[in-house]
Amino acid sequence: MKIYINGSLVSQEEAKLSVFDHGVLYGDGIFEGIRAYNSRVFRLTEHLDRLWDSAKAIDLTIPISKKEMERAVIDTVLANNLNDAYIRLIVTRGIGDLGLDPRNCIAPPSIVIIADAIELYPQDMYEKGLEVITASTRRIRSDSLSPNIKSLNYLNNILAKMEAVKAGLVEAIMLNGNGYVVECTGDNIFIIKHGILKTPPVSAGALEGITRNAVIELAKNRFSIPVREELFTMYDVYTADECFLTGTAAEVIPVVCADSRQIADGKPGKTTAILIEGFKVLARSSGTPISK
Ligand code: PXG
Repeated sequence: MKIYINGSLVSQEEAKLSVFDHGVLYGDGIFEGIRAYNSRVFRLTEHLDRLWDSAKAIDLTIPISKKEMERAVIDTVLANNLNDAYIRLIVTRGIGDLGLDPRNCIAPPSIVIIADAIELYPQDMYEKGLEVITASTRRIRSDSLSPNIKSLNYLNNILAKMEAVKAGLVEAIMLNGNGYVVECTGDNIFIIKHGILKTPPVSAGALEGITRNAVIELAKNRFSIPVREELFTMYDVYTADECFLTGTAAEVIPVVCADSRQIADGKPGKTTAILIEGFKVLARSSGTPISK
């Protein structure tokens, strides 16, 4: 595997960060998880825009331009001979000393790009649907650390993920400080009730998922499904007609059980199936071409 690190493509063994990098010492950095399908990078511009917004929010200057970053992502996928890939883009504060102060990071921010074969979720999860629980770990408050910053400090989500894993599941629903449903540990959440597709507003404390936005667009423009970004509680999940999650890794995946309550008839919903298919077609037929 070839890994991009600070302008060079090197072997996995050579791709190393300093233990004094503030990304390692403090989680001071940002990242993106991106997919490539059929030799095209899905919504690369949107991912880079989100990365640049994360950087702006933590007052970090990415030392290359968006165009150069786009080239670096494509070159990394090319160097690994991948048509379909999971791409992890990381920008850290850089090498500093043992203090918190980012001004002591003399070296420029480190940029790492990993392009690997994608590990797909088992097909039966899409056919049978997922069971989820509500995590007791609440999503971090927006006024403490904005959930819109895709930062290298993912402990909040990891603690909730551990609750899911302990229950033998792959995802857990996270509530915000006010008890409203926000999202899952690495996926956004949608419910359908009486033909209306609902997802929590980003202001509730959710990451503005690229997949979430693509599904909202598809629902509105392609399938004429009314969409509302509004707050809801676990009651609304339990009593929904359909429920699904969206994320770069999972794409669109049905949820059929939450906290032991079967959702509707306990089978993936019809509208969910339409959106799964619609997203598949979109992801496999659009994107930035991976070419020299
Ligand atoms: N919410 C959170 C908290 C996330 O981290 C999403 C929603 C979905 O966003 P996108 O843009 O992917 O539609 C994410 C996604 C993984 C993985 O390997 C995914 C994420 C972070 C870390 C790992 O599944 N982010």
